[in-house]
Amino acid sequence: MIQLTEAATLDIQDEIAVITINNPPVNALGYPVRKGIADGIDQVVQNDQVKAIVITCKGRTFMAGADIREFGKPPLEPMLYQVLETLDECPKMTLSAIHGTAFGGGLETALSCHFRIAVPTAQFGLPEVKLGILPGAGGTQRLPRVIGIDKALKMITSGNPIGATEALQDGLIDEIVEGDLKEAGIQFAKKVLAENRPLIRVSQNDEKIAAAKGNNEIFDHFRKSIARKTRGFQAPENCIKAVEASINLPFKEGLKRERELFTELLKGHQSAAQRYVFFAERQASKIPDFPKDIPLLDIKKVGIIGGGTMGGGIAMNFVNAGYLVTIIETKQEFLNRGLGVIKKNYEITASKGKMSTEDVDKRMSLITGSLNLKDLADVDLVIEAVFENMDLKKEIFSKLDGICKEGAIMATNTSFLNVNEIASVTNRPEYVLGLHFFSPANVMRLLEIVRGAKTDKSVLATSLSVAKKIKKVAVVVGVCYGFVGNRMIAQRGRETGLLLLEGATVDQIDRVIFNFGFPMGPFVLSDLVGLNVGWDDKSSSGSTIREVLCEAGRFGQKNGLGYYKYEQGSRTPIPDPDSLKLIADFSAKKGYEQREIGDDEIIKRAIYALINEGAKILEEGIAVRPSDIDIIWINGYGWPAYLGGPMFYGDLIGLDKVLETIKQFHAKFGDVWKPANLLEKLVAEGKGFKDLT
Ligand code: 3H9
Repeated sequence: MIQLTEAATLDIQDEIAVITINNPPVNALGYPVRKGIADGIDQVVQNDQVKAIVITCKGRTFMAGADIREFGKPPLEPMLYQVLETLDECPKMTLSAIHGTAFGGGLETALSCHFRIAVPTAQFGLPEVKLGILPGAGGTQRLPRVIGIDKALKMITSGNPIGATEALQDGLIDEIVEGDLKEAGIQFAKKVLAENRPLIRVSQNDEKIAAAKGNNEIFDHFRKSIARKTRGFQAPENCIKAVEASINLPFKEGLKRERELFTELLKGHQSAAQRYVFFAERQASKIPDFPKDIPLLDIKKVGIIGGGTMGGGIAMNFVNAGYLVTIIETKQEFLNRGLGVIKKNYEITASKGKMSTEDVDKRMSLITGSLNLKDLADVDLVIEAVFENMDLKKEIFSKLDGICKEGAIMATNTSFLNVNEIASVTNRPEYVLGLHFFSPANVMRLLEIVRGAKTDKSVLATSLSVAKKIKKVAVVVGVCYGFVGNRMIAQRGRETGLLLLEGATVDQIDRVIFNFGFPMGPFVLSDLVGLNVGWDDKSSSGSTIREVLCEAGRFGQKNGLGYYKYEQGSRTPIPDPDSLKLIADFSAKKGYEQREIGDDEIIKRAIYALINEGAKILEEGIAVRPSDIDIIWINGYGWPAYLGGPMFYGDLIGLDKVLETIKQFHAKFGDVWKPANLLEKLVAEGKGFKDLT
């Protein structure tokens, strides 16, 4: 065996050469891998004895893409596209033997071989678009030639992978193999040689794209079909342009066009933001000074108290991951309703073909309903999801303390209450923490894990591990009112509310926030959630705009009147002079002078309020690192990934500029705008939030 580089070996057995890549953890195509493949091919080409090359990987996966950490650094030759050109033109038979995830540059490598085989669990994808770039080593030119334009467009612009069965059906792989993969690769190569099969160079094979030539409608139609989902992102459009080039240009010209479009994206700030988000998401699960080998508690059975929208959504997460779930309600009627909603949600998924009816039954069979808290005696994790009332929560936790078995984790789903106070009513505060899900809990990816003052490290580590199993992006936060996300959004809410009183209109603010990249503006969102959620007509005293609107019977979309009006059966908000008058009257009563407010002021007040509060949160140690705050905002509040999150955005604008504006607001609007000490310190030192990570 020859050691080609520290990440690649060459093993020649008779007429077959095997290049094995070993670059943990995911065999990313960094320099030693690229150089290893290039040198391996070189040696094989000069060796008359060898007739075929099998490329395979050690460890948990085939190559999962280019090494993202190398982007933005001085390039080290050979570049991936150069290696793949050599592979493409290799006169000897080439084969990729795939397990795990052949992603990005990994799939591009496989596509540059004559043949591809894979194990049944392998996955294939070009996820570059999620990093704000496009497949830049021939993926946009080769994939359409293998699986056709329609499918290639879908895979490249969504970044979503397909499994081995689909890949086989689409002609992306030649065979699914069982057993030892390297051996299967050698046998496949021998078979091809024995049968004298022609070698298939994808670059020379235009059969599957021929029909699309000159048919630009395919692309126009496709653009429209993804426009809503990809609003604001630059990469999907460049992906489409690159695929267009695959049919309109000869292969080598197409490659050049692909590189231009790739480079354009790589230089832009969107890709920098999206790559930052990729690593930030992975970093979020790492707690500084936390030992790696911390023992985890065994979680199999989960109890959920409250079967309403929140409790039901939380239950679905666990059921989807195969956990046994017991839902506790106070009345049979509520329990039936809660279980009914869960079943209906699964049936809707099944009706869309995304799950079988047997799966619906299987998942429902994992759920037990009960009216008795004592049925939680044997659960390993209990999550309380009742409404936000400290006394009620304390009563529940004190009961749980007497019911739950030793070692059970007791979590509250509170979105702002003091977790330490809740823990204090138990004799085991080290087993108590917050697991703050976001609504709809079965859809939203974010989970704030609230670490109490006494939460045990193994309880925290177990919660992080469970979060991964239920496919949540977990971020550990400290105890304060509203934790990270809700504490920050309260600042934005205050500013957008004041802007209304000062003369901005409801639809102006919503338009500006929507155009910034959020899925919707704050007032459309309030109408959607319902203005009367948490509103009490007995204690309402007309002291906020929301109270005024509720008192006028405007509860939001649910009754067709909120900040906007809605036609029956429609969700389209229509600006309503009646609500504007209520707001203007309220503003006059409060003594505000209405003025013309520019879009720029709206952005600055809504967004810089987040940055300033984020800095205070960091200062207080409520969030571990700035990127954790960004992950919370992207996954829980719809912050556009291409702007990296509020802290990343602060750095992008320049903290000196942000601070200057905050100081102006402080002088004009008072102490709510007091600059965070951390912000002042960073600016004084010429640093950004990035320097804290
Ligand atoms: C590309 O290929 C461009 C080309 O078209 C053109 C070039 C010219 N690079 O996710 P995990 C690290 S762009 C560097 O927790 P899992 C990751 O940070 C690339 N590092 O594991 C983490 O490090 P740490 C296109 C990478 O089992 C560790 O590996 N490919 C890369 O849950 C484990 O990762 C992609 O976008 C990378 N490419 O999931 C695929 N990938 O332990 C990106 C991972 O220090 N990767 N790391 O925190 C993934 O989707 C997942 O990592 C994967 C494994 C599914 C493979």
